[in-house]
Amino acid sequence: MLDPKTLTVLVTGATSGFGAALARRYVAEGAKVIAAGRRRERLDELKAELGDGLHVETLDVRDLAAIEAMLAGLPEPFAGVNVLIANAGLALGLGPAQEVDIADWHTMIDTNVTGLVNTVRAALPGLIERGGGHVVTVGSVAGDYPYPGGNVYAGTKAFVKQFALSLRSDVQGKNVRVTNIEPGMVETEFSLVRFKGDDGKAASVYDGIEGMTADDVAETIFWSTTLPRHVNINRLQMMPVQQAFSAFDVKRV
Ligand code: NDP
Ligand code: 8X3
Repeated sequence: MLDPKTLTVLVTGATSGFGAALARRYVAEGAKVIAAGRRRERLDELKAELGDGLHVETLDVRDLAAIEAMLAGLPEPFAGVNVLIANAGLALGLGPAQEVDIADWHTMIDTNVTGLVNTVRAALPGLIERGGGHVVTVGSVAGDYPYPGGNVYAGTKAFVKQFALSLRSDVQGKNVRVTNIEPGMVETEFSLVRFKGDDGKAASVYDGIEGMTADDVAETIFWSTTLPRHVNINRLQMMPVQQAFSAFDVKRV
């Protein structure tokens, strides 16, 4: 296994959910972690909790220039990022395509697609110059399986999956691993964001379900990045046991 102490990990979307759990997991194992997100107070709390192993950066992934400036200005010992976890993302709404607010679609595309490619494009040359590393993208089961109201969110995650697979081909021979992690239902702030702060609606998503936790996802990502260097997990799909598949929806007349 790869020694986590050799890792300098940049995690986007680290102010809650998977990202915060990832920061905790890697710091606990002696890695250096850069936690990035928009909510400064959350980053400050994480820094107070995790101490010297953590560096925090206020960042909106939609802003390519800000990502480039952040990477160029990272202080020692955080400067040599060799693991990028492109995790920042969101869903907004669960309505049918014909009724949704198109501004929500634009925000999802700007964050999950443009923000993710901004992050990867900005970090990749440095990773390669330093001898290689690992890019983890956070996709979703929604990238494979359609569900009502998934529309653009699902589309963005299908993009993430195909982008990650394609990236593997581009970096062939550069000692860069690429992994797309594709979780199903995980109770984080994801549904609270999707339902715009309606905590009753958000909580009902997880009613009666032993859902996966952010720690489950963080553990899986940690595992994939500490496997021996010759092993690449291309895609990994994970669901709670209580989530499975359903039949096609056939409307009969
Ligand atoms: P959370 O809402 O708990 O976390 C999302 C994180 O993304 C926050 O830290 C948020 O930080 C950050 N973020 C959102 N927009 C931006 C932006 N423009 N720039 C920088 N950071 C941003 O949800 P999860 O932890 O569940 O979600 C993490 C990822 O996992 C997302 O990509 C999501 O689509 C995906 N996912 C989630 C699943 C689930 O069921 N929970 C299942 C499958 C995939 P801030 O607002 O402070 O910027
Ligand atoms: C989040 C999981 O099933 O709500 O990507 O789309 S799901």
